[in-house]
Amino acid sequence: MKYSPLQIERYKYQPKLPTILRENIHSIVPEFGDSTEAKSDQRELKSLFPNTYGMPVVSFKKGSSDTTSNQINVGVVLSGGQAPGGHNVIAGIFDALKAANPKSKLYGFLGGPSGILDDDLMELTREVVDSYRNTGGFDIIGSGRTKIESEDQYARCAEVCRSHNIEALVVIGGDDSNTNAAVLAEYFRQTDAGIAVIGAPKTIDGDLKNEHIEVSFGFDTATKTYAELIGNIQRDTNSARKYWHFIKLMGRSASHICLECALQTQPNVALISEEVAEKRQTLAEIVNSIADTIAARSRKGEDYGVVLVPEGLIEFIPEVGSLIAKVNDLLARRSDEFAGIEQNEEKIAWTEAALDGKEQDVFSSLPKEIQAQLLMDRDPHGNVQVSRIETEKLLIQMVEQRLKEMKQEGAFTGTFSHQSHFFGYEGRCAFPSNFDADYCYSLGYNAFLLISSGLTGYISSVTNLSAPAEQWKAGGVPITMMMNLEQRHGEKKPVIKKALVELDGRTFSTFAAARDIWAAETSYIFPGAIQYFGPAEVCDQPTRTLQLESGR
Ligand code: FBP
Repeated sequence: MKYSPLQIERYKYQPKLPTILRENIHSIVPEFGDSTEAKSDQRELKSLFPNTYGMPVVSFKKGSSDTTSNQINVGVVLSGGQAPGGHNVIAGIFDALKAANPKSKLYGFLGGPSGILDDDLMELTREVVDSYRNTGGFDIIGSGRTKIESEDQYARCAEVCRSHNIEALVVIGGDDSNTNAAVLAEYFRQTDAGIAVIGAPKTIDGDLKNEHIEVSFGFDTATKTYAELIGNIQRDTNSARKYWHFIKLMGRSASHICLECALQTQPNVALISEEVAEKRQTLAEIVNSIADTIAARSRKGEDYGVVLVPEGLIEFIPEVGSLIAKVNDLLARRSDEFAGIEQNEEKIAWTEAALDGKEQDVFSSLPKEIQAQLLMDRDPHGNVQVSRIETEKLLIQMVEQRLKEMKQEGAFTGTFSHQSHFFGYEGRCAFPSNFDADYCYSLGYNAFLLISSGLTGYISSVTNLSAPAEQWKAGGVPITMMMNLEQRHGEKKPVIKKALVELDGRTFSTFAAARDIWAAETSYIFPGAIQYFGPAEVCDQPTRTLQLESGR
């Protein structure tokens, strides 16, 4: 294997831990707070999780522990989309586990949660872990989106773990995977399986957060990577002055990525899905507003600019959202019939005929390519795969049409040449920023301490993240306290509440106060590439979102 010079240097990087986690591992003990409550649906959650609901929040402090040195086998699984830093969570678990007892072993389940069901695992030795430290990707053991959700599957997980003497499982995943981790923890407690389950908050989307989880890992690196690319495009368009660039940015539901990138780069337009939903904007209104911005800049001789589009936008436009909900329902109810249709044209005609009312009108008004994309396979959670819907191209097509009309009305006299981009996969496996490298290593190290403290059903929590790493706090939060009940596939299910962009929060307000200026005047910022070596002001700064949310 050949390594790049950066990879060789990154292997040597020693992630920064919070001060408490730098103590001798046998001198770290949990301190328990008051018992916890979920924000809503407390009674139902208590009855669904009789063994793991109401547990206290935990923080680590100095003391003497007699349990950390016990020999133990731990399993780890990566779940869902890649996010920079996953390898360091594993390195953190490994280092803590070996520091506590060199005979303890870490096993990685291969290919995501299906690796547990298929009993497909490998021991993560020092040699393996060392060759992945501070690198991006999940390729150390792979990831997957298989859901573990039935009693049979839970029993199978227990059987497989027992066969390898695995007494604890760390699930590195997003809101759905951590929900599943909580359900599994409850099942293991109920059945006296003797296996603990601890979660770690992952997702570039940044929507797994609350008062105890300030950010999910990967968000920092992914947004900095996209912001670099957006800045480069802004400089290109500012040089050539001939294109409007429409850039779709990942983020399945929430627009945190788009909002953060907008704050880092100051584009001419950045759409925020949550605002579109709140204002009940139609597709036509969004298109008109972009076209007006283009026309206004054109009047100043500036026929160029940048528009950021969040990936999840399409589902948040109320009329398209109801259409997608209807199509989801239709494809679930008449799946056999739909599966028998081969050609896209016929699928579109079948759907058009099966819909009625407003949804039928909206579906019929969309270009053929978008209609076909709306009918593509759902993900294992039954969601439409928004990363495969070319919303940026849809907007370009509709804006072009609107500008033609405006030309006829004399409201636009310029030119509209365009380029489209989608930044998503480019950022998910980047070398983790120093922030993500440090945060992830701390999350993993901390996860082991939750295990050695005999806890289960907790998510690893490292907070005070806008301060330097030595001031970070380490502990754990019961996953059940982050849950509520939501309607899923016609049933009320306990799930971790997704954190969407808060329109009354400081991050959105900061953006909203500046965006009219960015639309009219070219105010681009060029963040440049992530820096790994150099002054802390350049290399260790957290995102604007984290800084604003923590009052800095
Ligand atoms: P997770 O929530 O699993 O972290 O994944 C998030 C994400 O990166 C979304 O931004 C994107 O819509 C989706 O994954 C793409 O999924 P896939 O990798 O299956 O194409």
